[in-house]
Amino acid sequence: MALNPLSCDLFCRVIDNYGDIGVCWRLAQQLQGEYGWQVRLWIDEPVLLPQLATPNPDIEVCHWSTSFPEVTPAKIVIEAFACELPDNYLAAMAQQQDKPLWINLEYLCVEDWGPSFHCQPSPHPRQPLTKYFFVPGIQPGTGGLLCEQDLLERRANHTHTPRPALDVFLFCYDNPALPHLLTAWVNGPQPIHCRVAAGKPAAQIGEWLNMDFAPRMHFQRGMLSLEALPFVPQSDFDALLWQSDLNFVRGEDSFARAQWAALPMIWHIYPQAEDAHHTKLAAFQQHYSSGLDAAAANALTTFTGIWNGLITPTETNISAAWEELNCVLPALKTHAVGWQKQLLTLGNLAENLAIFHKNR
Ligand code: TRH
Repeated sequence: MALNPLSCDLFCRVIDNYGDIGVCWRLAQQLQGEYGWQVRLWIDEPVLLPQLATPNPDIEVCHWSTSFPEVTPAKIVIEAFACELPDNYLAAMAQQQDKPLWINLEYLCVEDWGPSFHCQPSPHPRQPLTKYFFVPGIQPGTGGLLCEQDLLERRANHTHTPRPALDVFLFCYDNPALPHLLTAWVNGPQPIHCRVAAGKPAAQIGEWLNMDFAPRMHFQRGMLSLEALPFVPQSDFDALLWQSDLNFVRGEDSFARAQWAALPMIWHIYPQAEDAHHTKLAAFQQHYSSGLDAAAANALTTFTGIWNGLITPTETNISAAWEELNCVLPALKTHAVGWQKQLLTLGNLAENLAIFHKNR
């Protein structure tokens, strides 16, 4: 059967957590829904998908098993996060008269090398094929961030339900700073309502509470009220962020969504070998702090440093850092709106991919 001219095979290997599949699913949906691409998503762990998303009949999800079937390659082949295409698929790509556009979708890059790497060709050493690097980023000259066409409109129409407390959403990895922060919140002067994401954050809070902190449970201690959230479908994830005064996010996808939410945020970066993530974090802080007043930039940098273990967390330093951060939340809120506007000028990842394909 002849494939549609805009057929796309998107390959995804799940390393851990939900980030890899989360990004690929968003991209697949957007390429199909907004650009009419006929997307086939090849994933090595498809069992994770139903937790994240309701099936989309217009996206074919295929199990990427060890023995890969002989299939006709699509016109556009996206290899997410250098996941390495199956040998027989690569050979089939090389045999096509009209060679597919082969994209390696990189992890989000916030470092200065992003723009110079973006769209660079990499010829295959043995096959008559060229792979292009596509680099999501926050700087001009990168591929931008994933953002659906209607996201900002949905965000604007969201009805915010104010609480008589500072509303915080918590999504992080296991974090030695968290128990100290919880103690600071318990003993602080201000009521705080913390909505805790399912998974690692709820488990760590359960340890702190010394009980199973199961979805929908509430717990009050001092000035802190804790609420355990169920795992929500990805399509409902943004609304969790929009409801907040402050978002704690992690990894890649929730981090990007928090930037589109245009609210104060703290990033728990995905830890990498030999602390490579420290450089990445510093690069982001430098970009993000541009235009922020010094007090707000310092408070954000100090808190983020402790949160990510660049500074060893203690009860004393986290409580002081929290106090300073809390004072600058209004400035961070204003700044987040400007940052979102700046990101918009980059276009969005799916759109930039479609343009790259068109101009090729
Ligand atoms: O899950 P993560 O830690 O993913 C990470 C990062 O992508 C990292 O860069 C990568 O190297 C590593 O995986 C392998 O965090 P992230 O990127 O924020 O992805 C979480 C996804 O889960 C995001 O799409 C939102 C989604 N989610 C829901 O849909 N519902 C929920 O209730 C929660 C808590 C998350």
